[in-house]
Amino acid sequence: MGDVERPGDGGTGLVTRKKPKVKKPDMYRVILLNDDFTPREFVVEVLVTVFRKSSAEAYKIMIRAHRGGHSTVSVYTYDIAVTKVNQARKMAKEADYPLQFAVEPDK
Ligand code: TYC
Repeated sequence: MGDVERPGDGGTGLVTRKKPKVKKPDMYRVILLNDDFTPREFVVEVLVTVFRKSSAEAYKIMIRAHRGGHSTVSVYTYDIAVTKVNQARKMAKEADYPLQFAVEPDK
């Protein structure tokens, strides 16, 4: 798809496109980190509000972090990951909770 050989470029690659034109974007994983102070309900609220999780999914993500120390929220393009984490950090700061997130390259 998008890499069809066409005659006429003499092998220079100037006319014939041999690679797909569009590359999938690099993806970034948002990770929720556990702490001893942020209330569970607040964590769920952030996941629902900022990360658009259902209440049930938000609870699962929260409890995974609570029990295991960390939990993947979702994988996004870089700009979306950073924007959402900034929104979540702002919510936590305004509520005076130490809730933390990490962003790391996916794979
Ligand atoms: N461990 C917190 C408590 O017991 C709840 C919590 C869960 C905090 C997940 C952060 O990422 C987190 N109140």
